[in-house]
Amino acid sequence: MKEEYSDSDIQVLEGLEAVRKRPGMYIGTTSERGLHHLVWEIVDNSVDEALAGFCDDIEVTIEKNNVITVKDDGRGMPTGINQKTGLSTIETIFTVLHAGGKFGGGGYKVSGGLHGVGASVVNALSTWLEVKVYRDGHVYFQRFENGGHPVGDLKIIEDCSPDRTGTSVSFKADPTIFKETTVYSFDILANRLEELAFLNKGLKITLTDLRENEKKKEFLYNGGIIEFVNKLNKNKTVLHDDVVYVEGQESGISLEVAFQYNTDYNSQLYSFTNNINTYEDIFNEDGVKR
Ligand code: 0R9
Repeated sequence: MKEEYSDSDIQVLEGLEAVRKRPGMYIGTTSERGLHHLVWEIVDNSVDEALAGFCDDIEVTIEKNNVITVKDDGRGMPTGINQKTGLSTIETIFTVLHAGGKFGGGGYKVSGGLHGVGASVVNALSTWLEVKVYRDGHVYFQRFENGGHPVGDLKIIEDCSPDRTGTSVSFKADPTIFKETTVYSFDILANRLEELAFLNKGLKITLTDLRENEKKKEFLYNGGIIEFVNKLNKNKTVLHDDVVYVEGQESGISLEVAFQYNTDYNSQLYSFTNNINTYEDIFNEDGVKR
């Protein structure tokens, strides 16, 4: 373990302290909504790995004491040293504010969230956080405590099959920050995770609750937004059997549209950009903003 703080250590801690001083600036609120925001920040990183084409399974677990674990089967975060910070890439991502965009994710992050700042913000607002990376036949591990302070360097704790790759992040939200509640809602998590599964066809997302009344939900929609429309129209009278579906790409932008008419007087219109619901930017069929 390190005994002295270098200049870069101090800059790191100042960054994390800034997040703890004004959490609202980073996650909007420290209410129940902000608490759940922590989960989305970590899940977004796994979804990015899925969007990059390397991950098709994300597991979210609410452990007994409201610890959250998010696990993906992607490539595993890179375990080397970051040239700019001199720290491992993993420690950089979890302790340097803005590191995601600057050091790791340029041109990579496309799902919603804090654009690469998420991992360090979650760490800063947690009592403890642990990251495990399965890569190159090893399991790498690092733990942080008291708002993001590393407890030792990134280290190999065991070997695994070279075929096994992925990242797992567990964290306990800090009750001195989240004064209203640190108890997660299964339904809030399930609703958003199902939405993410609809929006990312073929991506399996599992939610497991290990608190009292254990429960588990699995979301996998190979039909993507077509299955979303099927669900929206489930109890309606549809005017045609098949959902109309169009997909295309231009200038690096992918677009998917799905719709099916029903007999209702009012229409339901949803739009998403980079997995975020853009409900304030919806236009009517005639092009008028709602
Ligand atoms: C459980 C939550 N998952 C993650 O936080 C997560 C981040 C992540 C990732 C990469 C792969 N899987 C991930 N899961 C990755 C790997 C590689 C390149 N880019 C991304 C690679 O192998 O070359 N990373 C997201 C940011 C970073 N890794 C980086 F900045 F550290 F590189």
